[in-house]
Amino acid sequence: MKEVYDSVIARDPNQPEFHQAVEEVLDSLGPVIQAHPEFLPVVRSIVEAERIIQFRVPWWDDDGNLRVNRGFRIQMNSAIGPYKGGLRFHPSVNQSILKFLAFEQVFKNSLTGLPMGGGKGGSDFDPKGKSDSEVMRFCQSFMMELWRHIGADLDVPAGDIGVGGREIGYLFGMYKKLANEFVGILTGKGRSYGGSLIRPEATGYGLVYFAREMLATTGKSIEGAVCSVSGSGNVAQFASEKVLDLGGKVVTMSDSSGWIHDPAGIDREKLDWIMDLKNNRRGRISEYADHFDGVTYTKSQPEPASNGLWGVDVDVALPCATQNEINEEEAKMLVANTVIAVAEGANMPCTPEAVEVFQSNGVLFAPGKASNAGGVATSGLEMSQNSLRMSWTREEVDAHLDRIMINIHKNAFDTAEKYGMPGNYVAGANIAGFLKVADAMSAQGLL
Ligand code: NDP
Ligand code: 2IT
Repeated sequence: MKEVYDSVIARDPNQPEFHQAVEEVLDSLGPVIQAHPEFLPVVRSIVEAERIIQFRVPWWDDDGNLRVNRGFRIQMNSAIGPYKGGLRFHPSVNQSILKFLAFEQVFKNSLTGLPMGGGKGGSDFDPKGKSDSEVMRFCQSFMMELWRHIGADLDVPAGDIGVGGREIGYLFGMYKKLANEFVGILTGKGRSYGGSLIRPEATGYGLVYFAREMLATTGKSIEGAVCSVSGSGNVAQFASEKVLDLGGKVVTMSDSSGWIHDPAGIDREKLDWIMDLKNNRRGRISEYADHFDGVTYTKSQPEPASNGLWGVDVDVALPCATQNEINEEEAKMLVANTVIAVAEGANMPCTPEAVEVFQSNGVLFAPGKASNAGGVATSGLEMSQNSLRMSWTREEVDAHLDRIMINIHKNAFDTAEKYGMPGNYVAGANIAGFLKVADAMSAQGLL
């Protein structure tokens, strides 16, 4: 394991986020390799992307200036199905961040039980402050290159940070024009052109279903629990909605400028207001504090994103913004306030030191690759509906999602126990996700 990790660092010394994601998985795999020494060669292969595509994305802004961004698609692993994973548009995007996300996606997709390989892509384009027509021209230019590398049975992208329904619509339209075919090439599509009911809600809902299962192992529940949520985008909004559905209370949300604390709780009416603010008016979370009484707004320092938010006294913490948003010190603040459970809605929002603090203090901790897998699982259900040329009801998709999250929880829980690390969902998820992919890679002679 050490040799594999050292070779990853030697090959790409400037990719800290990728190193972080790889180290966490390799740390879990020792007992598996002892039990299955035949999988050691798989470990050497699994850390190397099958293919990386990088391309130029030129577009015209509204003032007639030519802008040039960089586009990527990481096709990480196709052992168990077509590459599948989101596109992120954010100025921080680079190969390190996309490789960490693509690597995590391989194990996450395996855990869903659906036939999906792992991929991720995106651009350093910042949709913030851009007009709809600028976003459209960017998406069209991005797809002008990407279209030749994707396909319904090859690679099916979806949304992530900065890529929601609007962007998926523009990307889909351009793909259809270039390829001259109407197929389920992207997920997270609008309802009128092949999207699945519940896909927008799925990551947040699935996260809370997972947290519900995890709490139940110690006889606790979301009902009556006070929760902190970070972020105010897709995952944060629907995680908050499901917490309210299950009788919990949400007291914080954030964006990249700062965070709000509403001790009275963000009820349904206030959450609708936030959804309109973020999805339609594209405003800042600070406006919430101007609009509602008894709310404090704290501006964030540049890094970490949500500093201060994790000092609020809660029972359950749901980080739903971005990577490395809870560090060791913030984890200690949550522990000092006797937090019961932390479930990752974002990908890798807790640093390794923070995870160690939670695990050594008996806090229930759910890693994102298990607890946020409901989004990609429902993307898988969208692919199935597209192939069948049918669409299922809200209730049907939600029931599938709930069942999938219950299975992922059980699989991670049981696997951790089987390999001698009871209650360690990080190890359980990594091992269970790995075993299926490793078996497929061995069988196919992909080593
Ligand atoms: P959105 O773009 O809808 O929302 C992201 C939210 O996080 C916004 O509130 C944004 O603030 C905030 N944010 C983004 N980057 C930073 C940063 N560097 N510092 C502080 N705040 C930041 O994205 P999603 O909700 O889709 O994604 C959130 C997380 O969930 C990501 O880690 C993503 O990878 C993960 N995820 C998403 C899934 C999905 O289906 N969408 C599935 C599984 C995981 P602002 O409004 O200021 O930009
Ligand atoms: O990180 C993720 O799992 C996603 N952004 C969703 C990917 C997908 O293909 O739905």
